[in-house]
Amino acid sequence: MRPHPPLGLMYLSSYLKQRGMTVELFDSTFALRQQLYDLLEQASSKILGLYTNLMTRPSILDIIKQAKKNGFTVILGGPESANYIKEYLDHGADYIISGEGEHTLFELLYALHNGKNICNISGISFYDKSHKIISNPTGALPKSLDDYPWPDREAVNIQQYLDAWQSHHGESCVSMITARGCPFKCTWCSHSVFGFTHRRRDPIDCADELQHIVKRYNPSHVWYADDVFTIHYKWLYSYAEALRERELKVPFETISRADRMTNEKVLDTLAEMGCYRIWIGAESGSQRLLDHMQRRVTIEQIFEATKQAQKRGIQVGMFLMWGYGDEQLEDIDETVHQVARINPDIFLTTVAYPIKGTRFYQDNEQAINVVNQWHEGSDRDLILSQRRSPRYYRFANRYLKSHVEATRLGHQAGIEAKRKAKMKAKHAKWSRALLAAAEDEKHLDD
Ligand code: B12
Ligand code: SF4
Repeated sequence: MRPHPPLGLMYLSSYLKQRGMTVELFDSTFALRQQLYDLLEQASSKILGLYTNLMTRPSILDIIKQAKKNGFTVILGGPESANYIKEYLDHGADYIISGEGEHTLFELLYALHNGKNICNISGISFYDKSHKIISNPTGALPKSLDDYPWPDREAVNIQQYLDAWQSHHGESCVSMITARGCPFKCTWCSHSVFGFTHRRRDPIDCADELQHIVKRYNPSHVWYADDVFTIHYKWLYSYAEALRERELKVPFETISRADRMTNEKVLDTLAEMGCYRIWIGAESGSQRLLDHMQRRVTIEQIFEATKQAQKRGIQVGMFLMWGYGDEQLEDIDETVHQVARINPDIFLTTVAYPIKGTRFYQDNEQAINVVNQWHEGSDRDLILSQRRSPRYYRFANRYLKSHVEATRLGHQAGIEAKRKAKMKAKHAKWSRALLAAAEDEKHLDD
């Protein structure tokens, strides 16, 4: 229950509207599938665009079926469909748009509406009349993002989001982005939309958008849904300056990389701007694995960034990944000990899975086992043969949690804290023993 509206669709909506097209945006976050199906029966326009990502496949396939029954032309976009062009076309999609959507979608809709030739539109894939897949490479991206209008928040019921936040967390949040694309090459990260490009918006325009958000929705905080918020120091300082001029200080949460946060001025700027929590993709405490992932970050940078942020009252959240590459028990030990030493305020773990199109997928293609049929699952069902059992990763989580808690309690004064620390340390030891005992359990044996 930390929902955010779909920024990609909202950007498309405002872009098309700016060019005189009529757009209806169906936001499925709080809606029932049947509401969409009812709409499909009543709608006068017969073109349906759908956002796809790693989690949406079975839903998208059902919706395509229903839309086709109602005579719709279906266009797919977003990070997932670009990776499975043939599969989605074979399941009834008419067109797939790869990459940034604004211009390509407009061109396609314009051509369809005016009976023009679509064959040369960059970034689209479709079956031609001879049942051959035509897949045009994506065109050059516009250099500047500043010609795009702000996302069409008016097309979505933002109040529902604010209410959901308020009732679950006693606070409310609105998201925005200040940049698109990330030039880093972490092997497991999907770059199917923006490639390895990186474009930033004008800081003045971003400050204007934030000011508008505050005036219109008055959220208690904002989330910058950028990939790496502090990637460009000069930009950050200009943005901070633009906020200062407007006397805007809205508490915010965002994501970055440790190596882009070791500069004291960056941390001072974040604190001054109102950052109360920053998430770092730490991924592992094993430098060997970090290097294998091409993270280009050192454990010491993660330590330094965390301490510098916490010193300024900024909470640090940490994402961690089990099961990457040939992870061994010693790598898990290393992660457990490093997380305890670094002591982030929150940490979340996941088990690595190869997303199609990534370097991680390519390097492991021979070792991938598919546990669900394509139409029933997602890339999360692509299991590497070296992946260990779910039990193994549950023990790893318990070991991590207990050891970190034991270390935290160990630093506290008082007999009670010491007693609890001892108990947690015992838990950690048992979990470590169970983990070691489960080492030979492979996922597919489970
Ligand atoms: C914000 C975010 C989230 C938020 C989503 C909030 C929300 N509702 O927006 C949260 C934290 C919930 C989240 C969760 C997850 N996310 Co996420 N997330 C992002 C992030 C950082 C930004 C998304 C965004 O707003 N982008 C900006 C807009 C402008 O870009 P866009 O959405 O891609 O839209 C453009 C194009 O795709 C295209 N387009 C989009 N829709 C359509 C539709 C049509 C018809 C057309 C023609 C074009 C088109 O045009 C748009 C404008 O140019 C992206 C990375 C990224 N930078 O994009 C990852 C990303 C989308 N997430 C990803 C993943 C893996 C996940 C999770 C599965 C993680 C997990 N293991 O749980 C979950 C899935 C949750 C779910 N149920 O869907 C992957 C998806 C990979 C893939 N191949 O599908 C990405 C790409 C990260 C990555 N680099 O690996 N995520
Ligand atoms: S994980 Fe983050 S830093 Fe690495 S490539 Fe993806 S977005 Fe960039």
